Amino acid sequence: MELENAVISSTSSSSAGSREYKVVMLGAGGVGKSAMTMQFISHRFPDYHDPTIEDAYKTQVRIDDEPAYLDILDTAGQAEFTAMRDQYMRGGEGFIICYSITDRQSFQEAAEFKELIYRVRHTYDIPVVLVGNKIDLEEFRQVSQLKKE
Ligand SMILES: Nc1nc2c(ncn2[C@@H]2O[C@H](COP(=O)(O)OP(=O)(O)OP(=O)(O)O)[C@@H](O)[C@H]2O)c(=O)[nH]1
Ligand SMILES: [Mg+2]
Repeated sequence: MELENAVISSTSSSSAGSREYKVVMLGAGGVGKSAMTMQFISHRFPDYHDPTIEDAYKTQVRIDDEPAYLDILDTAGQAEFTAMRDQYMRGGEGFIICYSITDRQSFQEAAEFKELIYRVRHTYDIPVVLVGNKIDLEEFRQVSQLKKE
């Protein structure tokens, strides 16, 4: 896959000068973690599902008016690829937990991902954002808006 503006990095490299923020994308298989990451990194939306094993992206952003690097780790939702989970859970400084509004199970798994972060880090004091994806598929919604709260 081609990516503009992004360096694929296998491990967390430190980049001289700028602060680096490590963000980990979590969520069940097929909820759209990679699509969201691609959209952010290369402004393209892949319309196919190529199950991720693990992909890392690095991009330059401005955070609090300072140049910074964002390391985004796009992880596997599918259970057969989850062997490296504990390792990336330890390294993440912030987590984006995704579910699909069309997939009730993925919403339940979102709660499990939060627990998993806690199990590995022993604290809830870590930035976590919950993202309900596929909102264009309102007619197939399985997670009510009330449930999110
Ligand atoms: N309609 C719709 N489809 C989406 C959206 N986001 C992702 N998809 C589609 O959902 C499918 C799965 O998307 P991926 O981004 O590969 O899902 P993933 O969470 O990375 O899946 P794994 O890597 O297996 O964990 C693809 O066909 C995407 O095009 C969305 O917001 N709306
Ligand atoms: Mg993926």
